Amino acid sequence: MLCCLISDGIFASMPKVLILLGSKSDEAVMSDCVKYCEWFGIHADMIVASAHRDPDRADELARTARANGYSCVVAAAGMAAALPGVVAARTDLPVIGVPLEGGLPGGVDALYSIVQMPPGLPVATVTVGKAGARNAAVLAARIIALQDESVRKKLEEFRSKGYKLQ
Ligand code: AIR
Repeated sequence: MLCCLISDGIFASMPKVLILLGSKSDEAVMSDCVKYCEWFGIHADMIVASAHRDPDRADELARTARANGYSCVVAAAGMAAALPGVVAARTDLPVIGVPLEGGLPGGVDALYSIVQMPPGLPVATVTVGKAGARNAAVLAARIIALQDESVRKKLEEFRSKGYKLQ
């Protein structure tokens, strides 16, 4: 019981990032986002919520993200990747978009879908694919580090390792 209380307490004090995916098929490429977040001491919840196939779920998760204690949202999708933009329309939290390959060569369909947001509604778009999964976590860490000293120290360590985990 004591253990639970202690672990709950530690858990509760960790910064949190919500990672939304357009499909379960995006999980493998986005797994590094969770791994990198955890290395920085950031708790990550990864949930599938397609903007096209399950728009109500995507909408609900985006609208409740701040109240649920998340500092920012990472949204990853391939093809006509509307998810990051839809999330940005439903929350004032910073939204980081990860374009994934799977449709047109190089993931350019997803890249253009995510990066070309209309004025006033930004999505911070990172690299296509696996590099983007990692960069999304590092960018989330940089945002969180503005107010979190332990994450800022992990960013220093990350830099000293040549921007790698080991
Ligand atoms: N997708 C799913 N709903 C909306 C979009 N844009 C994307 C997923 C995935 C691709 O479509 O993010 O990258 C193919 O999904 P699936 O489920 O057919 O493998």
